[in-house]
Amino acid sequence: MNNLTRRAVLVGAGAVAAGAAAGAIQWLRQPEPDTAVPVRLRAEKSTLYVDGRPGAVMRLVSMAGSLNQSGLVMREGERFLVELTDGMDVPTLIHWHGLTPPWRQDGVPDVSAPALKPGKSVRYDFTVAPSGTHWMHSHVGLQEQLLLSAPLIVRKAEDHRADEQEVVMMLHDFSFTPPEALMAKLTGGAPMSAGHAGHAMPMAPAVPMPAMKHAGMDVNDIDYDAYLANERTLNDPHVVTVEKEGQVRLRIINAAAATNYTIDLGDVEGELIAVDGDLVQPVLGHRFPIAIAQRLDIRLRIPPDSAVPVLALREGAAERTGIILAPPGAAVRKIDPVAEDKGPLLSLALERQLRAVTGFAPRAADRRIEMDLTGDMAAYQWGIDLKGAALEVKQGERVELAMRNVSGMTHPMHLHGHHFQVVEINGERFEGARRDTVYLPADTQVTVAFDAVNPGLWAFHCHHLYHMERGMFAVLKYQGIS
Ligand SMILES: [Cu+2]
Repeated sequence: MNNLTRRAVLVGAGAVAAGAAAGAIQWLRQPEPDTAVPVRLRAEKSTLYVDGRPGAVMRLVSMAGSLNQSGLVMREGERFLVELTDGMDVPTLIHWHGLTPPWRQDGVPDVSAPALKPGKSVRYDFTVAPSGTHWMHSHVGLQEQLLLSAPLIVRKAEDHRADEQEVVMMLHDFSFTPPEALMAKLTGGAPMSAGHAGHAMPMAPAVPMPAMKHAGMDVNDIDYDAYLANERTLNDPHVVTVEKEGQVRLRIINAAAATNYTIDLGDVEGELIAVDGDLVQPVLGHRFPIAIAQRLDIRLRIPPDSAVPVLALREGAAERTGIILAPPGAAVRKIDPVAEDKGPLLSLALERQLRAVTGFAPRAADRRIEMDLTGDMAAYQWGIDLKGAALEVKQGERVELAMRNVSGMTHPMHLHGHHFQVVEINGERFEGARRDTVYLPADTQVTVAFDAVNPGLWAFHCHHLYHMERGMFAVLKYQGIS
């Protein structure tokens, strides 16, 4: 990594300016030694007790202990000065989901940088942006399934001034079965297409199949042993003490590997103010869908003397998880982790309503790249079929990615290094939310637009971990970079 830090560059520039003002010839000073202390993160193997039973997990740990619940909290515009150490016996690498760093620091093995070897460290140094509710997670193999992820909250100055309590809720899906065995069940034992540290580069594009769903087929690929909110189940939930009648800003992250949820606030009305960290025109409601990898910021007011369960309902199934917001003295009632009714199927109804607070300046697209999201459920093979086009852009262009889901399953599609704007659903144009992960139900078409202002090689993939590993992964390339 470049040792010449941003501060050293500024120091150097100051020296030149001072010299010029004095009219004297002056040698550039050596950059001052960089005394800023990085935040040290360590990936470790660990044990998590889920309803009293030990399960193998991986964790991100700092000097302050496990980060899996608290995460990192940063200020927009400050230095992202982080040293990551692999404290495990397998390679790893962490992606800063939601941030837009220089591409070499994006944490995707074989795209931005090689995976980190056991015992080795790597330093990151870039400017923290944009603000919002983000997260960080392993991008190596199936490690994300082992909970190698943590919140990454970036506050704006006005967030600090707001008279409200921030509460982070991180959702996971958890199995006592090793992820490789879960994958083997899905593929019928077929070997992984790329394996270990790498990503499955799309193999021969899977033949687009007609919708594979048939009667009785579940919307979920995997039945998990537990659904977690802040690493706990509803048998022993995370109870957060909140102020009586206080205002709360929920920062909800769906860090599950393969599970979509609907947030359910019960009788309390919430105000959705941001998706994937990007502000939207507020939308009032009691239930809000959150696909894999997406984030929701929801503001709510605690009623007098009663606790507020914030539940996450598993899509198309009766399981649920959640946390409890409880003012002092309020009774906390037990909530069954299995509901009587199934959680709703996710749709694009809310997405159609969302409008960014700050959208892109109106401009015709310079480039539109069309693609089909394909799948073969029987072979468990997934793909992004560009139909001969290159996933390549030129710096400065307004780019549109027009996706058509012909696969029969749903896909949360994530572009690294950029936040895009949703501009089209099923042929209807509008200026929707800005975000970094958009959900595509089966048989839908969604177009997103972005400005190509962050040159590099960028992962573009389905965030369903098992779909990604089985081929639904591509690399967006800026011309002139390889
Ligand atoms: Cu997918």
